[in-house]
Amino acid sequence: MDVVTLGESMILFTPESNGLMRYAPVFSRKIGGAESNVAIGLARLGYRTGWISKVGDDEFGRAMISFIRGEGVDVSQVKSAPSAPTGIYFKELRKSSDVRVQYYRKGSAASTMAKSDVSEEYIAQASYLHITGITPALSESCYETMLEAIRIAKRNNVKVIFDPNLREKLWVSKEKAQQVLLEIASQSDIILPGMSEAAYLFGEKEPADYAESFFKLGAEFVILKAGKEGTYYYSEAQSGFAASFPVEQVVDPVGAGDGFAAGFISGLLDGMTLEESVQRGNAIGAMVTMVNGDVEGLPEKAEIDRFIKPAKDDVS
Ligand code: KDG
Repeated sequence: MDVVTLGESMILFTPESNGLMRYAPVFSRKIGGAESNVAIGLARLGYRTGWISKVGDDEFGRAMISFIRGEGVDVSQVKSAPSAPTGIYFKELRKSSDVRVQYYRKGSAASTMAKSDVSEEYIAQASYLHITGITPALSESCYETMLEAIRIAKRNNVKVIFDPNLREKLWVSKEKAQQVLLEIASQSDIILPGMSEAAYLFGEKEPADYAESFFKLGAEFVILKAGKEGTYYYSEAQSGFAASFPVEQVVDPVGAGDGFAAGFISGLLDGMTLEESVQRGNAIGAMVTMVNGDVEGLPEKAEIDRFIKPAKDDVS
């Protein structure tokens, strides 16, 4: 197994029309969830991935498992909760630069995940454990589950990759979100925050100061995503900035960060440099925004090369 990830996925309903959702009569049904998006992104690139989660004992839960399994992700660690439903979320596409998310996930099956749902043997065989700040916001037991997964990873030399993925709607207060996200950051090896997430945690600062703050918490690599500008990267040995790729038209930005994570992690797995890994992350992040859906725009390897190459030739 190359990468194991853990978190909630939901059935995603997207209106067929843009604008206020109250006027949307027709929706298409898809699947979304930050962690399974990353697992699917990596599987599409040819890596072995596994997703740990819980779904409802319902039709949506079964649809979710079969979709994610169909994408080549190992779902042997996905359990079914007998008395809690699979979570749902809606995307309200006011316009491409203004996509709002409505959750129907309180008390969902995944929010009942517990420490006993995590297997040491399973995580121990991976190179990386990928986690996000969404999971600890779902419930106290989800937070404990994530901490257990991190402890197992550390005991077994599995690198922990943490994307803060701040979802303010899920947190009871800013103080709680900050405290928990910083706690998890302090136990992670590689941190992938957006600039606004870093500002949420440390106040307005320069990118290098954010990196310094994460290094003080113990990070090995800090990758700061600055959206359509590009990405700053820092390790003890090197630092730099990789510009984003031009995007013809943003159709749906949700899932771009997960695409970035999949690309970046795949670069590390391939032994690429930090800069090359970040470039691949930038490319996939851009590709995801051009397609409707969280995972539909995730590319296969040959497509990334085609996407990166002409973009580079344009620049030179
Ligand atoms: O990163 C994309 C996610 O935000 C989306 O898939 C839904 O997992 C989701 C969440 O909790 O917001």
